Amino acid sequence: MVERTFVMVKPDGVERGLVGEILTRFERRGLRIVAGKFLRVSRELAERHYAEHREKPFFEDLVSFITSGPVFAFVLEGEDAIRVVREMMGRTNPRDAAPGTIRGDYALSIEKNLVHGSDSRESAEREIALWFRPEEIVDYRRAVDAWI
Ligand code: IDP
Repeated sequence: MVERTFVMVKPDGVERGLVGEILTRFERRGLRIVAGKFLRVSRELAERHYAEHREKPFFEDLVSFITSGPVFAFVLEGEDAIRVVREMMGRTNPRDAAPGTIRGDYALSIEKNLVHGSDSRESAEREIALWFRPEEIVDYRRAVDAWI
């Protein structure tokens, strides 16, 4: 089943110069980039994005962190993209994340865990609509897709 998922390199990933590395992993796996933007996140967008965590004790820190510097936000498309991206990211706490995953290879802090990816079909739909206008998403196929 071809799916779209929302992915974001968080401010720590941008500061550490890992945007290319993270994107490359997804591209090499066979996922297509269908939208992307580099931006500084407003408080309003951060609060809406993380609305499900509003009552959590770490909510304020999470919002301050995500608005602290620019992020690279993008949409990936491919077979089972939502699950595949989550597996490639690794567990939320990088100390529990398996080697070979993005968090398992590059992170140690639960807050500075480099990357966000939608965790379900419903979240993906909600997050894509929150971050991108329909005309910012490009429908296309690559020649290489026949081989993946
Ligand atoms: P996910 O990013 O792996 O989907 P979520 O549970 O949706 O994890 O949490 C969103 C983000 O909130 C995490 O990526 C992490 O940066 C932060 N977070 C989650 N749990 C904690 C916590 O217990 N303390 C501090 N930050 C947390």
